[in-house]
Amino acid sequence: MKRRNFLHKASLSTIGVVASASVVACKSDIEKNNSSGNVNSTRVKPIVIATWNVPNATAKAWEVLDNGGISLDAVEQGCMIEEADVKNSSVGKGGLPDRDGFVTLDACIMDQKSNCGAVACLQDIENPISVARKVMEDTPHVLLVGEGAKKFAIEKGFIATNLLTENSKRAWEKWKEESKYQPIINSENHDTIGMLALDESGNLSGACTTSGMAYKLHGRVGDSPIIGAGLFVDNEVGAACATGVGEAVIRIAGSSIVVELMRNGMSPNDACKEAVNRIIRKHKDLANMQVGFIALNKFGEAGGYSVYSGFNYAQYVNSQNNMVDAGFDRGW
Ligand code: SD4
Repeated sequence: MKRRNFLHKASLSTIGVVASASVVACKSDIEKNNSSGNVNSTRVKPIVIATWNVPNATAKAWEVLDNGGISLDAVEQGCMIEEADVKNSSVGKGGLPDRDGFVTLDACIMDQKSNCGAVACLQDIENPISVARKVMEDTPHVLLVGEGAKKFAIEKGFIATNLLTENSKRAWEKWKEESKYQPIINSENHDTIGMLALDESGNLSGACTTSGMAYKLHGRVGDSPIIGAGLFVDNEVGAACATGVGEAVIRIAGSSIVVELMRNGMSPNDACKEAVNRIIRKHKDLANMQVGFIALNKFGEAGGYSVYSGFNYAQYVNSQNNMVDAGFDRGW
């Protein structure tokens, strides 16, 4: 309770200067955005976007939004679809293990009040995104890791289960023949899901969940559970999330930068492009350094951009589920 009040006060005081500008813009956009033509309505056209080819996840999130649900429930339930999909070797059950054969999961979630929760290096729990939400809602903390995160999950009623599928085990055993850590995001590791949603009340939330880079060192944590890196939401402005080589995203505080660029007037697309350009400028060796950002602003406008070609995102809006090819800086 105390924590929520603190967050509320903090957000009001630190964003006060930009708040009035964005509220004006938001109001006109809500009017523009409303297909009913009722300019006095404060209903916003809901939208959900998610990294990579995850139409089942956006469909689930859309179902929540379309039934008048809140964006926080939409992103959690959308992400859970991928966590449960054993064919997705980058998320939840079926995720590829680290170099020692352990599936370790990273996830975070953030709502319109800047409440956030995360877990990192969590083992044996199928829905890390829901554990992250419990961290957000039931503790005074933001991030729990490793054994502590698992203990917390079990205390909260999550069931421990083996996440290493036969397929992932076989892939790991094959990888061990050479034991070379060489992630290539467009052909492996590429279905980390970052999801952003705007509900009909105009509130933004985001979530991100992954098993991280395949065959990483045991204990390695990427950008995906780091608020400001793999995900950031500022309900006054917009939201962003990232996929790709997490170390590169963390180095530029990627998702918070995208939101900050939108605050300063950039479109979601341009903001993602500028963040990608920062990564390009800061890395001499860009070999296999794929990073992609997607962003959604308060007006329901979406965009995405990546270092290399091949990055796309799922977008559900106007009752239509589409794939969008993101812009990119270079081909492979
Ligand atoms: C990580 N960013 O652990 C994640 C990996 C990823 O699609 O996005 N894969 O660094």
